Amino acid sequence: MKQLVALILLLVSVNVLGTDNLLQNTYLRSGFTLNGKWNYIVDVYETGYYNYRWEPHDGSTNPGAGAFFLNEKPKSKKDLIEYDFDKAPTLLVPGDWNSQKEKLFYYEGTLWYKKSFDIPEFDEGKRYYIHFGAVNYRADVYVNGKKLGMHKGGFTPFNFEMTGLVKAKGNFVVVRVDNKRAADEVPTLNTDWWNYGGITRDVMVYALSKTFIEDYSLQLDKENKKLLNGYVQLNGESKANTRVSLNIPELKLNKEYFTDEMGRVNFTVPVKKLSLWSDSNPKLYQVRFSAGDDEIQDKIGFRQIATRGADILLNDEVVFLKGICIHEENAMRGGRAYSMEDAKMLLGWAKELGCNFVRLAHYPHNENMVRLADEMGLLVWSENPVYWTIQWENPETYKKAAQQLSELITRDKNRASVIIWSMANETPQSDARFTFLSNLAEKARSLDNTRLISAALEVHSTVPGGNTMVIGDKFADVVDILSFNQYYGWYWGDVENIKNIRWEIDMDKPVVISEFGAGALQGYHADSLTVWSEEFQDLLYKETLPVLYRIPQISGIAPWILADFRSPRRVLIPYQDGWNRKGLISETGNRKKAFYTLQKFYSEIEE
Ligand code: GCB
Repeated sequence: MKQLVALILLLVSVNVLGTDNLLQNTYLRSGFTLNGKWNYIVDVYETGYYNYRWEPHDGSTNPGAGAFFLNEKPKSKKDLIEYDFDKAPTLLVPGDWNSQKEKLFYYEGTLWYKKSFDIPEFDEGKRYYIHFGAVNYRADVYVNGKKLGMHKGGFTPFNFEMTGLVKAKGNFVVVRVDNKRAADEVPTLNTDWWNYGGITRDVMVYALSKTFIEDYSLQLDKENKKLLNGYVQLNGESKANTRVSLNIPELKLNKEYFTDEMGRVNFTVPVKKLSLWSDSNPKLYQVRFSAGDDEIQDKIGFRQIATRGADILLNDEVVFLKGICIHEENAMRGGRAYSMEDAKMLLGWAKELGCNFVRLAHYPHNENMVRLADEMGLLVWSENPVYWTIQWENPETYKKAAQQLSELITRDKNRASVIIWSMANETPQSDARFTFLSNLAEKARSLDNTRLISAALEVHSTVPGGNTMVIGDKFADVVDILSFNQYYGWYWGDVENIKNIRWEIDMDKPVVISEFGAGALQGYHADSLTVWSEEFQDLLYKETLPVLYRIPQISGIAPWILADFRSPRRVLIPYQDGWNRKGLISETGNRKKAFYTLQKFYSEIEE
């Protein structure tokens, strides 16, 4: 018994179980930021984590030789401590390390971050949380020398409670970040994008009431436009039988509910006439939830999304997805995109193209992107980083994929812009992969049955070199939207033969092309059959777009890709030089010819 108690105490104290429940809508909560300069130590040999016998430091023995999380200082002139964060250089948070320091450009490994902080208006009666928008890939988080927990997954948020550990002044947070790629992780060893490491999104501290609103959802009913469905989940000592109110001033709606024993209440609210959110009317309502001392506000759009046969219906009306794929990168500044300014640039370019749809590839993008998409009326495809050759048979790998998917859905379930959860990209077929992806789809549907499920599948020709293309993937039966990537005219097939291609698709489901494209070095001009020229890329777009548009079930197109992006796979000098050149915009912000071709195509189908 004693041992059991000790084990439970240990689990609680170091939170080896992982992270705390995710806080909903931290984005609009008031808190204070830990963004800014953080000291860092590059730790290639993991000296800060393991002792010389390769056992993790527990912080008690010979700490001076390692255990960076203790952030120790010599107490006397005899004290030997072989690291000092305060003498170490700094990196900006948020931000990847690769684009900030030349010598970290190719670095994949462990790096320790440290930031000291005080808590303004410290209040013993509050509960304190530290929240990370994302850290790529593994984060071990310590506050004032104690481990809060560990999180894996480079593109989703997580938080830890640190009540009792923090005080008004002189706190420090240490984060060990490890972005080494590994075969059993998600994504895995091989991708076609830069593995930017670091604390890549905002870090915030929140002071919350003893009992607070941990999570909520509010969405338009799938069938009835006069009903909103939702729930509120409280966290804290008095979460049970507590009054929760919901207020939407513009609708003059004020409702009160009481939570159950678990601190939860589910509700259905009748509403009169709603102005529905759509790509042409991105209407958001101010929504306020309160419970006890806690209050949280959000801006939520209400819309329905469904399919009927081969159509996608937005609020019962057929919508065609004029899309573009986007990586989360600000090539002009260099590095991962994270800010609202970055989002404005990327989504502004998409709007300029005439898009009403963006495929946020190949992992969950930062919250600014979906928040801004909500405001701009852009429909969003949101993707789990299950890419290429994941370890389909490994149950631990499945857990990692499922965890990231559920963090994504938890974060974005109230965003009207998000209409599609994508399970994976270009994954090789096998029974194990089918089970893996089907389980993921089931999980997504159980967390959110209001959105559509898809995955970027592959196509192949019926005979080698033939003109008839088929999908032939049984995961096509599982998805709501049939999507595939195809590179006819680039990776295979002759660009001049594109006009003869036929896609044989016998399913009565909407087809959304999730990728096609060709590489072009902006400013390189040649005849249109010369690869890497803007003219070649342009020709491929001119040939491909009308052929895709003739697929009877076509409901959307998202070419690859908005802007050139960094990829270590792309080594050809002078055309690539570390960049995937399939962008319609170069890393210097210049539009290529094909940009205008796609823009014209979208404006013509609009008419
Ligand atoms: C694909 C992948 C994408 C690559 C792209 C390419 O099919 O989904 O991640 O970057 O092709 O450029 O080859």
